[in-house]
Amino acid sequence: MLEGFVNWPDEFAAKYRELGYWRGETLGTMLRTRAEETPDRCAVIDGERAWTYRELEQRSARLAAGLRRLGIARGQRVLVQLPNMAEFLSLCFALFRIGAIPVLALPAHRVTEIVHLTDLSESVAYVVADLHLGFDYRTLARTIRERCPSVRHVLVAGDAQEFTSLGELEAHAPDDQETEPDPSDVALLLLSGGTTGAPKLIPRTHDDYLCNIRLATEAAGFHAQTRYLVSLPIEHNFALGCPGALGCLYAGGTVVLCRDPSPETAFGLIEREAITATALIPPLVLLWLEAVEWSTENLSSLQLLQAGGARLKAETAARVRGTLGCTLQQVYGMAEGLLNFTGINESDSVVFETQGRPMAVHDEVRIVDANDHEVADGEIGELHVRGPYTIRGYYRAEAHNRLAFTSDGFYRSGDLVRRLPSGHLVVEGRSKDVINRGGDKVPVEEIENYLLSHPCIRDVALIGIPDDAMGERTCACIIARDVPPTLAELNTHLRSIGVAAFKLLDRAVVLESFPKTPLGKVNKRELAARIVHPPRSSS
Ligand code: OOB
Repeated sequence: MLEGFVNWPDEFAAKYRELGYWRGETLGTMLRTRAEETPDRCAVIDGERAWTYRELEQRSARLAAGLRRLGIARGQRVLVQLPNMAEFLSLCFALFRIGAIPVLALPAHRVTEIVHLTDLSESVAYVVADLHLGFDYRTLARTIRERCPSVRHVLVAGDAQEFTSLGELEAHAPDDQETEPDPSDVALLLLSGGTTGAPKLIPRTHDDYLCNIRLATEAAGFHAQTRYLVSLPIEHNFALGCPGALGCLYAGGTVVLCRDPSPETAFGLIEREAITATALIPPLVLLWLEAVEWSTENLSSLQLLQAGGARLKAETAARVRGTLGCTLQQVYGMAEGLLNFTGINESDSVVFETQGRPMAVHDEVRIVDANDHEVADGEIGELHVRGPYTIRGYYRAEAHNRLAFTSDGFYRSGDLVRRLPSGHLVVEGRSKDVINRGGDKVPVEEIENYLLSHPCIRDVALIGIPDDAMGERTCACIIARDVPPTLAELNTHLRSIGVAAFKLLDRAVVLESFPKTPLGKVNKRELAARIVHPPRSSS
């Protein structure tokens, strides 16, 4: 078993198998089965390239042989940072075949995040595209190779320059040395959006992630005619497995890859590829609703729009059917596991005003007060969860796991929710220190630490400010040493450290002091109230 992975206790594993949640299949065998059943059906479309199920399977078999020749073996980790492109799928299935473990970073991540994830996972290879949205990932790869001793290979989709190209690796004939992983092995490591401090890695096994995919596929009603547009980054759990690209393949449908989620790019693909379903975060739902007004594309094939990652406003939800002509499904999920969906045929009030119900009968959800006591239905409390596809611990994070999980194995989500008598959940807020910037999660402590390293800053508190489009935006409240830094200077500082662009500051305000709690901690609630409604000056 992978060192640093917290397994489910035996009695739970036995129960999940007995109840049919875990079926002893791997993600690799899932694709193989589809390729045997419907070899000529189209599996993936990326621009002008279209691969059948047979082709996707064969490409991943050849790539697996190439990776094996490089010495990449079962249980080793490989950091994958690719944009939405077909190679992401052939590579992941190649790794699943070998039993090597993809660590899924976002294309937006930069040197600080990649170094952290590579070191934490001791990845032996780093996989990037050559160029994407004007950024040259080979430059980043050079830094990573210098700074991360575990990285032995840099693999590039496209022009590899001094590195190895994925195309070259794929030239190998498939070998027979199958080293199939066990279904209970860790299949992939997802990135956590929801924790305080440095980003954590979330180990998902073949058994549990296939359960996740299968149940999500049922909840979203995917089938062999589904044509799913991957609008969000494919490394994100939502676009990957809820049901996402993998769910679409599980159902025998066609995955269409979209390089960026702007209406300019996505609408053309929806028309050209007769897309039936996609998933978006709330700010993109708003953008798409507005863009429909002036777009000329025919979007009538679209049947289902999933929205999740952050709270969707009821007014926005109510506009989806009239404007985009499709059904809305709210998805409240987390890379740690639990998924909640509103039903395809549920009433408008449920779909507009709730974030859905847990998808598995055996998802154990507790809503608790500050003393971990369950609250009555209708009252707000923190959601704790345990179940057949919810992790029991972050990867290599023993100390943090003691805080993030209860002694009986429930994940403390940090989300403040309310349960309606119907069982539907409404997300009301958050108790953990993360700013949800329209679905992108900004880890507060991490950014505060970077800001504290700026020479002009004596103290800093990062807070979320309510925003109509994004839900929240970031605001750094600063106590300056001498000359207060400007917003542009602070963002230049963050950029020079090398963080993802979505973590840059939206606003900075300079203060003389911070309001404190009785325990002497910064009172962020009070601080946010003061920024949103500044007290009138008495003069
Ligand atoms: C998804 O996953 P993560 O891991 O990036 O973030 C999880 C957190 C949740 O704990 C919650 O705070 C927030 O994002 N969240 C929502 C939400 N969906 C997620 N808050 C309000 N309303 C929603 N619908 O974001 C994710 C994973 C799978 C599917 C969908 C989203």
